[in-house]
Amino acid sequence: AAVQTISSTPFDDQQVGTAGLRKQVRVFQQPHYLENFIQSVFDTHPGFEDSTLVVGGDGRYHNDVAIQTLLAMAAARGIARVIVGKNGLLSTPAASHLIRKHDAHGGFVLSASHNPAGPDGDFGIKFSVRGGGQAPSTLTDAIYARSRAITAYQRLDVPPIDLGQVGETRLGGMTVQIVDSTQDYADLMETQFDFDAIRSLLDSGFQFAFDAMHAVTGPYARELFVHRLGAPESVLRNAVPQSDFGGGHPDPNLVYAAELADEVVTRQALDFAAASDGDGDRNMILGRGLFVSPGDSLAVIAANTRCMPGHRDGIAGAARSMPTSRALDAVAARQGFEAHETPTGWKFFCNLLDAGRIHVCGEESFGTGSDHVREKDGLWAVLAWLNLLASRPGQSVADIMLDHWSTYGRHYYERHDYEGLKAEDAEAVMDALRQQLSQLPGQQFDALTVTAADEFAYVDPIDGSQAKGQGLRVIFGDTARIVLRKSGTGTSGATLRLYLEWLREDQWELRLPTQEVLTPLALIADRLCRLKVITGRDQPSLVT
Ligand code: VG1
Ligand code: CO
Repeated sequence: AAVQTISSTPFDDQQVGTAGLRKQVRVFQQPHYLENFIQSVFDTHPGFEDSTLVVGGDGRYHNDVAIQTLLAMAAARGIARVIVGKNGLLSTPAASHLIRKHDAHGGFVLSASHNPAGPDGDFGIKFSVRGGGQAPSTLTDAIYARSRAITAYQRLDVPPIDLGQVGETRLGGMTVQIVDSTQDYADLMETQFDFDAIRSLLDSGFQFAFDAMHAVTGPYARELFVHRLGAPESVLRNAVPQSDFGGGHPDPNLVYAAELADEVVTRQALDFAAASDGDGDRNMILGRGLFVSPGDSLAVIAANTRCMPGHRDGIAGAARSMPTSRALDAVAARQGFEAHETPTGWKFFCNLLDAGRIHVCGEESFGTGSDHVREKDGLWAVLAWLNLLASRPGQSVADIMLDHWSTYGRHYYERHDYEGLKAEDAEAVMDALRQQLSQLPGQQFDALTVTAADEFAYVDPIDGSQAKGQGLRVIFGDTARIVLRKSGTGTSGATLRLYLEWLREDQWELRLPTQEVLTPLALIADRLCRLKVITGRDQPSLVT
């Protein structure tokens, strides 16, 4: 087959956000749009010749088309081998694992994560580098610059190939290896957790369910829970990946996984349940009668790694993104491991993980993970909880949480999202708070005194790289915090995220309704940033 050189003109919007390039499907369907981006990656990131590339996606609408484009371009690029998930499916953490396992030079994950799919939904592409982490900002900036100057791309003139058969085929000079990544992924999980203990727990009458939200984790969950841990098929919900995610919003939280939440939290029908997002990197943890806030889940896992074979010797350190609750810091302080605070987005954890400085990390946005891969990992978190429950016979999720809060205090936490705002309104709200930051320290609001207020900036302790403008924070000592930042994953309008956190330590304060604790803080936040006045919204679009 012949290499075709196709001339093209640049698009000016191919700067990646918090996690890859994410746009409406119809943007990706424009002629040359995806091709320009892929070519910009190839042009910017040398070393692909004679190397391996990993490719897969969350199965959403346009996944198959995009993968065939990628393969034809990879073949023209002279890449020796491409490893593709069967049927084009790879969860984000499974892709990270494959990149590491095969020492691939990089990988593409086609996903818009928890955003809805279908012709009117979203699509996305994330590029990962050797080691399995998402491209750092220095690289994505270079890709962006290249995308604004590109004049042509190359592809091999070949018909689409069948992605349904495991095995090897040739595409020009390139080998295409189609793999069933569920085996590799489950093997990795067996090295991290005590499967015998979890098997006994699941066999003891423990009632459990996992909701894949019609997205990519279904086949992985079946391999783990049914085939390897002996649970009945009925523990799986919505476990067949669909290109439109069943018309839903594959975001595991109390609003979008409402049915499961109702069953477990309200009706208290199960001991434990969990859900994952579109590309399998997020998790929601529910116990009979309660929702475990992601920041709490991270803290509990970090406090209890010694029961998990992958971290039997404890951890050197842990990290959280800046807006994530400081529940983790309380554990680090008492147990004596390093705690790091990074900007939002998993790529900021990767240097710390590579250097062995941290072993566990997480974000408030339902992301938790460890050094086993370089992405957050939904099923890893679910197995971590099952391992923990198995190590404490007779204790419920609620018992474990109460025990944790009694020791470390409880960081009540909420995130308020204001979606679909006008860009200038979102900016005006940020400005309203930004302008006051320097005058805030020392000021008193109700019982709280501001001890610090700033715009978060980060210097990576490993390579010295800097990230500025990572969100505004108003800190009231160790007691409370207000954080405000603009989302970097939306595809229309602007989204503001307001994060509220309040620590309560007295025994009687450990089981209050979250909203009751945080409402005064929300009022203070609104006084400071005048969000309601500026945007005309009297409530958030979503509270998680
Ligand atoms: C959001 C979350 C962030 C997460 C990112 C990607 O980003 O807040 O914590 O890392 O999504 O997650 P933002 O910029 O919209 O707040 V995923 O599951 O989309 O790969
Ligand atoms: Co995701």
